[in-house]
Amino acid sequence: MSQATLTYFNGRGKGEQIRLIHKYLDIPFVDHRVNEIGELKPKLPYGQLPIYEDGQVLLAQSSAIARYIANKNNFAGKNVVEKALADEVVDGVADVHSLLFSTAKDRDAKIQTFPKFYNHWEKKLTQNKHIAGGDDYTFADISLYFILDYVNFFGFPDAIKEYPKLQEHLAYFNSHPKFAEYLKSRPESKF
Ligand SMILES: N[C@@H](CCC(=O)N[C@@H](CS)C(=O)NCC(=O)O)C(=O)O
Repeated sequence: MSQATLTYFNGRGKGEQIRLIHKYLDIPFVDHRVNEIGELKPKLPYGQLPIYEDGQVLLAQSSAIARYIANKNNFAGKNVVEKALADEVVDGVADVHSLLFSTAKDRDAKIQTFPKFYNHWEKKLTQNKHIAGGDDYTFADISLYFILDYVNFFGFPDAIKEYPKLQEHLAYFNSHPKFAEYLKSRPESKF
């Protein structure tokens, strides 16, 4: 079967959780990194990247792409409640992503906003080692791993200081064998 293609910039941004989900699930894909949108624009449903092409399917919106891959591979949650709780986390991750890029909030305002998310996630991981509950990891765990790492990458290493469960989650996936090769060879990028 032919591989799906993720088209995004050479950066982590909105593409990285999709890449990481592929790596975790051992699903090969084409990691198409572009320098500019340029002539791709007319093909893009919202005029933005990422897009994901899987056979006849063309999808935009990073969270929807992540959920699509998860649903296809039994990684979205085992029942409707787990699925909803996974989605809740992934939407929260998107909010933190927007916060990082926000020009309306300065560094201090960002630092003050992280706990709104981190408190809740810490509580969830205290109750269950899987962020959506249940017996197994879901794509929400990978999404959470991505953003915890990304907040560090953005220069806020102290954000996680008061959160032992989040630290554990980050450390677990940082040294996960499924990611080892990718993390060693991940292209350098500014964002
Ligand atoms: N909600 C969208 C946001 C996508 C988005 O903001 N893409 C940006 C890059 S991160 C983009 O394509 N910017 C270039 C443009 O809008 O021309 C998602 O999650 O995929």
